[in-house]
Amino acid sequence: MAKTYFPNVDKIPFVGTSSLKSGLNYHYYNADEVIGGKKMRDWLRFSVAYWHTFGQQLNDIFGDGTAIRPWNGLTGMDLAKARVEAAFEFYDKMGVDFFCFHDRDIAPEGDTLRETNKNIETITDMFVDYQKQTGMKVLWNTANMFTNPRFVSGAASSPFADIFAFAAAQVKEGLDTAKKVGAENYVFWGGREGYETLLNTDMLREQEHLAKFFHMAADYAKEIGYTGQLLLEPKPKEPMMHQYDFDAATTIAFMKTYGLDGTYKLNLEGNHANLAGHTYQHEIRTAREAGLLGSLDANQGDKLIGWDIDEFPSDLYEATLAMYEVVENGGLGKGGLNFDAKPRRSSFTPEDMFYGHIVGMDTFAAGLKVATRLHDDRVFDDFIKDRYASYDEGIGASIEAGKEDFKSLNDYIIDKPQSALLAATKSGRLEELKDTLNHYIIDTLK
Ligand code: XLS
Ligand code: NI
Ligand code: NI
Repeated sequence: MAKTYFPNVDKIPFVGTSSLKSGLNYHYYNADEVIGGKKMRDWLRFSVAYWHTFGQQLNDIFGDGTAIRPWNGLTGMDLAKARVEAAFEFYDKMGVDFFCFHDRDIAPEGDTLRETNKNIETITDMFVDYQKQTGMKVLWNTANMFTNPRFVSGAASSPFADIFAFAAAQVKEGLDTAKKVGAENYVFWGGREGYETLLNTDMLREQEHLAKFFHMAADYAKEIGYTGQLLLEPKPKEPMMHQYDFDAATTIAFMKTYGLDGTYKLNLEGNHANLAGHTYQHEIRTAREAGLLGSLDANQGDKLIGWDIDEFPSDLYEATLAMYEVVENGGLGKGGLNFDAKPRRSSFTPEDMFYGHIVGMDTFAAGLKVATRLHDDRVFDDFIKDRYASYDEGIGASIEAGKEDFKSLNDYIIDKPQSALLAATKSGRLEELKDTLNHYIIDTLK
């Protein structure tokens, strides 16, 4: 690398827990350490989000950007190229293996899609060169179909057919890009696929268009021999009042309704889970049980704020339970943990870009360690198995085997006294389980 963009930061080393103070080092993430039969890097597959890390100026609706970045002052393709150089220096110093990007993060738009695509291809040529030199991989790429005013009323769900056509051509280029850079997944986040009011919206027609669009994308991927996993990323609101891919359950129902569950899986984000009124673990469990867990956007929200703040994850409890689902799933396959996260507006130096990823990576690495022990010791598994034991024999087994009906169950239960029914229930032991969970967290990380 000819020029240094981050002269104040060296390669981030693993130092273990000998010192309590944070710093430009990892306390828990030790890439090649084997946990539960796999290297940490292979469980976690950490990815840097291009848009937040190299695109964010940390502006909010009341104020301009505060971010001090080594590429500030550059514009157009000069800016785009400088960001690529800086990005690969950043990946190398962090020791991450993956990155993710939107088409519009990496290169500016021209007046026509043809001009825009040319810009993209110049930059992805650079990506491919750097990838050859460094071994960096793309976890996923995606299309930004929400920033430009043409997408004011959505992309594939836009009421306007030319916008649908534009979106199709944009994703066509996106899939070509995915193939070119070897992206392991291709993501569709809803963007503005939703509505503001039903007073002017044909909801059924919009959803049918959306489904048609996803089928066309899958067909095109097949046609060009792109073998990455296609993913849908649910989010309940923002930017639209109502987003069609509301949460995991809604998106799974949509996928099954329109026959997309064979070709698509889910990319789930912590902050989006909270906005939908769920925990991150709930969303991951829902996808896992449907066999549709694809990848994770690792970030966190704030209890006190009702929108997507994309904060770097630092909540050990939440990360532990998220990783518990990943461990129970046997890993994420082609998926990984993408930091769809940015430093706060008051953390504006280039070093804060590193600290943000460090806290995120250490949090999930710590979560992985705790989750592996919870899994190995069958802490929840055994409790849950026992809780449902009445379905393993007798009437319960007969219900599960489909041998009972309302009449037979009526005959079985009709004369049982209240005391016998109460004796058939057991405490859920929530407090005891939470106490145990705390002990596992404290003991594993000490
Ligand atoms: C926005 C989404 C977005 C997707 C990629 O809330 O999380 O960042 O991950 O388009
Ligand atoms: Ni996301
Ligand atoms: Ni988000």
